[in-house]
Amino acid sequence: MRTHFIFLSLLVAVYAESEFEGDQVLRLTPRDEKQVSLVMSLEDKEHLKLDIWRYPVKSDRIIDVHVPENSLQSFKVFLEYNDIQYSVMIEDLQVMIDNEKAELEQMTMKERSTSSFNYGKYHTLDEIYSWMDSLANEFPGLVQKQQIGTSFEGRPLYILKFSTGGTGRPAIWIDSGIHAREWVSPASAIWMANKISSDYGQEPFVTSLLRKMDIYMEIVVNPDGYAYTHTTNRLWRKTRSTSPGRKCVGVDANRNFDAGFGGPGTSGNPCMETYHGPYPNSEREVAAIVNFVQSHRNIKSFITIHSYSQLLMFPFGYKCDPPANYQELDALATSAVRSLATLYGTRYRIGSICEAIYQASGGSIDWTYNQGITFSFAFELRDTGRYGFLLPSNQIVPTAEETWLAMKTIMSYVNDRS
Ligand code: INF
Ligand code: ZN
Repeated sequence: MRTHFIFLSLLVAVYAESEFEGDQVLRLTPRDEKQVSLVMSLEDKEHLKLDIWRYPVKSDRIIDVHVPENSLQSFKVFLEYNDIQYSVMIEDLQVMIDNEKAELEQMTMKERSTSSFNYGKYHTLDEIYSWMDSLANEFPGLVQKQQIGTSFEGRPLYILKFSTGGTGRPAIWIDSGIHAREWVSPASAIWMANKISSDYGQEPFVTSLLRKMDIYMEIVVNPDGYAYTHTTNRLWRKTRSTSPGRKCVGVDANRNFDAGFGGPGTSGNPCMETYHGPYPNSEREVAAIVNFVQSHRNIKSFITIHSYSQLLMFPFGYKCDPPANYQELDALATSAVRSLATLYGTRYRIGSICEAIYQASGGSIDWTYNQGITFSFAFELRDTGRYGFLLPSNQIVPTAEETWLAMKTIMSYVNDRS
């Protein structure tokens, strides 16, 4: 009986880990809108199981799409028949995922032997949660870990509060990890949290900022999804919520906010990556943020961090009308990405969500903007598609360092106006 059980569990383990063998990520370069819509019309063909990593943006129409092995042949015939140019961005997805996993395990062994946190490494949820405790213990007068809710699967939702005292001070919210597979997002936030903590009292910008403002940072908005990318499916995006009668798992938390809910750029199909959920704030992970923002009216800036594409965006996504202070947000974003580029020359594009990429309803920053938080921004970190979500860990620190320059530009501007 025992051997039978061992065999079965091995089988599950092998199956669970090797579900992308032979899959490829193709970079499509449609030449016109007709070709774009031809491709996009295949998105909801569930049998093809296409997973669009990067949607066509207004300025370059490039589409990065993960094509499962058994759809590759027919999809390539479709592209060639319609004369749609493409290149192979990732030759075999499972190979890249296995390489990343092997590197991560090797780095974990090394980190454990040095017993010091390696900011240039991707971490599991448990490692992140215990790092939060150690940061709060290391900087007790500055950092507090607070629970703002519980995820669908019962994991605590934690924020780090950076405060030097006072009450009701103007505050800045930064979150990362709303989409589980975007690993460089929480990794960069972790680096920035440590930067803030170690710079306070040593470096003038952070020291003066924290004399006047608080910072709230939710590093893993979607812990269930994040844990799932480590254990089961590296490319999972959504939450892990289920509901009776719902055929597929998970809701896109960045479509679940009450801002143009269910509108363009979302899907009502629970099996789609942009499924908006049954109703606004249906996801506990979203409701926790909504409740926190509604009970902390001192928040002056709401910044959410995604990857990839190297963009800095502001509202709106659910409509293409410009926000009231479009000029101001555009100028601030321009200045922020200029600061970012001074470090390594990384080039970002800016704009409202709708003009920079596409209409996407139910996003967090549209809701926070409509709550009166004028300085609402969404970052899309590195890269522009060479590795996509599988960004090598040696780019974590450079990504975080350059993003921090953009963050400082935004926070300084907000501080001067609070
Ligand atoms: N971002 C897109 C998304 O589909 C674009 C976006 C970002 C829309 C922020 C609205 C707000 O959510 C990603 N990138 O998923 O990771
Ligand atoms: Zn995202």
